[in-house]
Amino acid sequence: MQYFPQKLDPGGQSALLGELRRIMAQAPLYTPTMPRSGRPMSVRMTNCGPLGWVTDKERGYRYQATHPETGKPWPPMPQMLLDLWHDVGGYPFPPEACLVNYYAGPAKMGLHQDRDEEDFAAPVLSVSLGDIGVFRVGGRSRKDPTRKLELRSGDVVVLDGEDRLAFHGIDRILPGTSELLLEGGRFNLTLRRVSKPS
Ligand code: MD3
Ligand code: FE
Repeated sequence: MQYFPQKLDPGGQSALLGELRRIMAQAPLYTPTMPRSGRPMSVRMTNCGPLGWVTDKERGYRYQATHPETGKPWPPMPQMLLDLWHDVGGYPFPPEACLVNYYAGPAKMGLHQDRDEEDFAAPVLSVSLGDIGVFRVGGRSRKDPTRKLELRSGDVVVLDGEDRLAFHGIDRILPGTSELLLEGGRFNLTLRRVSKPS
């Protein structure tokens, strides 16, 4: 795992937030539901790029080209995210999906692996905006010990190699720890390659 604290300066964070506002105007945040149980997740989501990660009770976790509620294609990935991927990702093919997670109040994300992609050779790149997220990362087995890391607004994390399949999650958000978002809470953007390059 490569950690780039404050990779985005305050100007970069505001610029990315502007892109995000434009994305959410075209592709509103929605509340995903868990496979089988249909239980709502506490994190709200949207996507940009050719593919988006979605989940619902009936069809479970998957990538698809359209927003599950509007049926419209996801908005394009902002150039600054493509540049960031090129800069720190160290992977010669572009990302196909950017999942936007929004954590408000008590929202959290349980320990999980990201394994809905076809291509585990590509890294996963994460950018945090807004309040601090208490991130937990372990090993490739759920039983492996975990450590905590506070992800701040502007921090970038790149997961590749062995760490690509590490268990990870967000324990909680620390409210009032950033001035970036008027509404409070935390955005995380995760850039991923979904299909094997051909
Ligand atoms: C470690 N999101 O969307 S991003 C997710 O902050 C997700 O919203 C969290 O986990 C968030 O799937 C964490 C950082 C991250 C992303 C992918 C990883 C950490 C990772 C893949 C492997 C190991
Ligand atoms: Fe994840």
